[in-house]
Amino acid sequence: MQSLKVGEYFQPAFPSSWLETTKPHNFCPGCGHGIVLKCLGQAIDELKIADQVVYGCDIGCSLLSWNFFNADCVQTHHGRTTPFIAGAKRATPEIIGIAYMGDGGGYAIGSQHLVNAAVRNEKITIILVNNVNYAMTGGQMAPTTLAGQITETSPYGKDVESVGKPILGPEMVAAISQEGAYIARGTIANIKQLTKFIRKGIENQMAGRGISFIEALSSCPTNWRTNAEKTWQFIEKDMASYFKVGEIKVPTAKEEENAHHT
Ligand SMILES: Cc1ncc(C[n+]2csc(CCOP(=O)(O)OP(=O)(O)O)c2C)c(N)n1
Ligand code: SF4
Repeated sequence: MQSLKVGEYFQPAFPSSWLETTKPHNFCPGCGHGIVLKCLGQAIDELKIADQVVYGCDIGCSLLSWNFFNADCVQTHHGRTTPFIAGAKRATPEIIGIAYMGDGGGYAIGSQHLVNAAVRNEKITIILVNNVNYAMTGGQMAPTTLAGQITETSPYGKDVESVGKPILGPEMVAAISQEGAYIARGTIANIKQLTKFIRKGIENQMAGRGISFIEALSSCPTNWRTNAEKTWQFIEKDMASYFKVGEIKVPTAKEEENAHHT
């Protein structure tokens, strides 16, 4: 089989120097993962920290990013990325540990890891992509699935009376986290703001203050079975009216003062 060189694959609409470091990705067209990862890459570049980053992705579509960054990378199963990155950070405090996962992995099977990391105030940055379904396995109901939403496993619409309301992850982490935590919810509909939240989360880790947790509202048009217009409508109206976008917990001036810089 003939293999494609990067320069042959792309029709460069961008500077040729990018060809040395850019590669095709495997996400579906319209997927939000690529946008969130772009924001993360932007924040890493702005902070000039690529050499220090240890990046962990999870099972689910997030794993397709395992070879995205010029950084040390690891992939684990269902939320285990959080304890892996926390362990790496404890063993080697000079790294900048970033754990990246989906809502199924982070809030369902792997939720205990998120809870424990928050309670222990692990000095890592967690980015959780909320696309309101288990995407990689074909669009099953997730803890974040909205009330009445039709998925493969809720064909009549999610019944919150029997399976509970959609989980408000950042609010939960804020409630159980310690001093110095930075917690926010961004959206792929506002990439400047999302990049800022991710950057502030990484800076919080660099200042040694506490855990940083950023949820990103994201798209999955393949499983939602939506066209471009309906996809954005769903993110900006349905999702954003339940999952409030903004900063949820920021370190106080005193906590900032007390922080030990790594
Ligand atoms: C222990 C375990 N149970 C189930 C699976 C099957 N599985 C793989 S990906 C996935 C869904 C992941 O969904 P999410 O975390 O929301 O990420 P997304 O694909 O939506 O980005 C599941 C259930 C698995 N790999 N391991
Ligand atoms: S299935 Fe959904 S989340 Fe996964 S790559 Fe496709 S659009 Fe993205």
